[in-house]
Amino acid sequence: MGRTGILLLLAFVALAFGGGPAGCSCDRSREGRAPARAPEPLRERLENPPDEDVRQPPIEVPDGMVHVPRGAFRMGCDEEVDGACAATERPSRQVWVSGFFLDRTEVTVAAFTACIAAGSCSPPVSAGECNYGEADRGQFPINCVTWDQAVQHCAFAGKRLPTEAEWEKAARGTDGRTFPWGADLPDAGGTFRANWGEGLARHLWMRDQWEYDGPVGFFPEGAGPYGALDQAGNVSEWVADGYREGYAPDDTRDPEVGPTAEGRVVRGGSFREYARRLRTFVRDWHEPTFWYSHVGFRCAKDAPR
Ligand SMILES: [Ca+2]
Repeated sequence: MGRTGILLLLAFVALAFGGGPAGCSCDRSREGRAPARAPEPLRERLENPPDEDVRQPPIEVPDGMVHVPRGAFRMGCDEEVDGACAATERPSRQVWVSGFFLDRTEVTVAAFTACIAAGSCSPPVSAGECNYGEADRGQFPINCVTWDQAVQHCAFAGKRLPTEAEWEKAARGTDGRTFPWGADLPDAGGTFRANWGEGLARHLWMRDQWEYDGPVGFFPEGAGPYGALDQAGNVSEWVADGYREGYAPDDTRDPEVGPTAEGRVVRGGSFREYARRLRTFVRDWHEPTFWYSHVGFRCAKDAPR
């Protein structure tokens, strides 16, 4: 066999045993699927870290809590994008918050009663609009509790109060939203997203079905960017920070303000407040040793990331 013959023989062998289209044993199961997405350039990943944790294995989220991943968000009110701001809501700035877990709902009467039964919490007032001791209000938020009682309960649960920055990030996410669910008013399109107090007359307050506070988690459409419910409305919520007017512009990494003469911060607005008071950046404060029927709380916990 000459050289040409050998080449022809090799070509035949290649075609017969899978070296070309005629003998292809390709994986047909891939047919019809979209081509695999090209990997992101490393440079882009390094310069845009907010999604970095998405690529890591999921972390275990405790029952009844949501996970808010570490990272920066815009905290505070900027009149150019948020509308009218109170002086105390300024300045708007980027704040880094370490990862944490937050209770999905406000702490309920049932949960707080368990803490009392265990001897770890002192009983709150039970009169008038206060929920403790009222039949059929086990799934209502505990209210009429002081800041200290809120701290007691969170410690009992192996948790702590969220910082003001944590609370705002859980409500606001990284897109600067006005309400936890987005930009719409709480009843836009006839969907109710919160228990709030629009208007002066009872029939206006009752449009969301509740004159005062209502059971936690009643408005699934009001969920925030990480899944927390009722951050806007129902009861306002004690957070860990002491109140002072405005923010320290340079305190931008896990900020937390200790006790102040003014009191402790409460967030989220309540069943008795207008929609503008439910905006994610609105602040209020109260004397920590007082209790209020429109104030409750939820707890937080450090997360691995
Ligand atoms: Ca609330």
